Amino acid sequence: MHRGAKTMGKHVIVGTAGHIDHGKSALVEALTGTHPDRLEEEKRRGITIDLGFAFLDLGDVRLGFVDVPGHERFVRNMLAGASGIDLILLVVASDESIKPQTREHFDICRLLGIERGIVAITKADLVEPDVLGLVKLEAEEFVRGSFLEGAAIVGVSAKTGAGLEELKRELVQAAAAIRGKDAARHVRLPIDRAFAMKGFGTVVTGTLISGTLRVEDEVELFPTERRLRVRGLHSGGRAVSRAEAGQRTAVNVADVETEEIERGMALATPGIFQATQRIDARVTLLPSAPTLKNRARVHFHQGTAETVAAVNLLGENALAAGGTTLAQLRLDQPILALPGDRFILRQFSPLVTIGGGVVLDALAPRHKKSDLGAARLLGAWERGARDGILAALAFEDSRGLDMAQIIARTGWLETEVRATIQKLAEAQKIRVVVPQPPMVISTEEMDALVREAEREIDEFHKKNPLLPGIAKEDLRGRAAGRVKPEVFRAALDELAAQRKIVVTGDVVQRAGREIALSVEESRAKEQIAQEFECAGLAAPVVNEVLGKLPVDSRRAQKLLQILIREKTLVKVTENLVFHAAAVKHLKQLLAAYKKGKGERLPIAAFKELAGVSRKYAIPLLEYLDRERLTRRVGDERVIL
Ligand SMILES: Nc1nc2c(ncn2[C@@H]2O[C@H](COP(=O)(O)OP(=O)(O)OP(=O)(O)O)[C@@H](O)[C@H]2O)c(=O)[nH]1
Ligand SMILES: [Mg+2]
Repeated sequence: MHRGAKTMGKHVIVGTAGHIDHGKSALVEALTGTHPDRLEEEKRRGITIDLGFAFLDLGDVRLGFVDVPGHERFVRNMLAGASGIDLILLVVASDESIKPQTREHFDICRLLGIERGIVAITKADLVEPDVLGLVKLEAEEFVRGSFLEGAAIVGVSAKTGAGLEELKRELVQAAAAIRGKDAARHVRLPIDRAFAMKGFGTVVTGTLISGTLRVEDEVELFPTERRLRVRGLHSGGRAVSRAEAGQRTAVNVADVETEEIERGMALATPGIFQATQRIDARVTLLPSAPTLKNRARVHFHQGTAETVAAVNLLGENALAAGGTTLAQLRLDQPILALPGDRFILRQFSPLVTIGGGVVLDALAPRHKKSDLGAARLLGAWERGARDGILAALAFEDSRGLDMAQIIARTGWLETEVRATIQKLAEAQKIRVVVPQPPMVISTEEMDALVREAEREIDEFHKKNPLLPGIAKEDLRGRAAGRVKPEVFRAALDELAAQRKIVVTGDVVQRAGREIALSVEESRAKEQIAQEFECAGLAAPVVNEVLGKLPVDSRRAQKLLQILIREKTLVKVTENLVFHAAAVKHLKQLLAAYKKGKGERLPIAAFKELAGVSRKYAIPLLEYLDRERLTRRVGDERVIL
């Protein structure tokens, strides 16, 4: 490792929250030395409009600040910033106390599942100490029953610097308790900004919420699913060779114009995820929200993305204030989402936050009413245990699941998928139909498939007693049309291993089953063979031979087919059949003729040689042509 590349111990993203003008940006500046407002308009109007960023190293913790606007018109910008936050710095001005966006921002943080934070009572220099004490009490009351209950409440002044040291101490302490984002998982970076930088090209920024990015890595841009190359990385204001989950990260991407990227898109590990427009989720409404009707359209915010969603309540006609339910969300625009992602719902008019939820199935199927597989799966997603989820996925998908499908659906690492498969296979909940790369199917599905195949094989034997067995493709069409070919193959292997079937080439038959001919049938078969053998090349008329048999004509036909399949008889045309011995004899005659008289064979000579009439001579010669024993040249044959 080269000098200066010393990695920071821990990266924690701190997001501000609170009402307009309560001193969020001023506090970030007082803490970090960087004023987060960057836009000309922000400076002119003295308010924050869009997200701002700053950094502070405290001991071995690097805090990345995301400063959000308090104005109610810019809540959507606040939402884009709030998604990657580990720690909330809830700002309440001591001269105003709790105001509407204090509530809305705090609701959002709760719905996003943020687990830790600190309350800063700002502008302490503007009020008497007893007022400050009163506002602290109000803040304490305000967060009671939430994740911030018991959190530090610190009075500060950006102007005098009072309380800043205490606030820093509290930040370090809170940061120590943060679980930290996982650098070993798949890469995900929800983009909050894209801009052009002279000499570099396109740069995107965001909080790397998962995984590790390195220079020269390939990434996939969602939802466009385009592959891009990482040309350079910046974090905390300096060039780095790699960035880890939890860091504010600027990515210089090659192969793309700045205009082609916007906030809401995301970078991810290439080739494993799919953008989605249909999500199953648990949705929760705020106590302050109006009733949500089934199929209502709302604003949907997830990561830095924003789109419109129709909320299909599963099993309910309406969701009352404070209530929770399972729902399927249909998104107007595709996004990259994964199970466990949080989202926020806002009403159209008036534009207020009404609720939010957690993604259960990001690639949800359409639900039919009383869909057992879907209900199982949703239950498993909610419980969150990997083995339960994979078992339910396998049950829901009756075609067979492969590694790529499982990862796209779950976001798990390959090692996690393998471990889960092993656990479930040992518990006999799933069957591994291909070991490498793994493909699985639920045991229920495999058992049903095996039973179905057995039934079809038996049925076939019953309907076709004189045929040896069913062709594989026919069986697949009847019993296993829905499953992947690998699964069908595994089902046959399983039946064969249990010695229930025998597979010979393309034919599947019940084990121990011979073509069972009755004594009468065996005799009739023998009789056919004999008649043709005796006749030699002067073959008898097929229907006459069959007509003389003591079995019905359908059976007689089958017996003829068996003899042909056994190659006892040779079919020259539909109505002209010879015994194999006769054909063999004919070949010998041809060879002898060629030796004695040369290769040219006029039709008349052939008739004489074979001792057959013209009626037989032509089809026989055509047969010999097909068999490449002779070749037609004008009116003659050449013996090959
Ligand atoms: N006296 C005093 N004034 C403060 C303090 N903190 C902020 N201010 C002033 O309050 C006003 C608003 O501060 P900002 O930091 O812009 O407030 P904000 O919460 O970021 O506002 P928005 O981003 O627009 O929501 C500015 O004029 C600041 O100078 C403080 O501690 N003491
Ligand atoms: Mg501000």
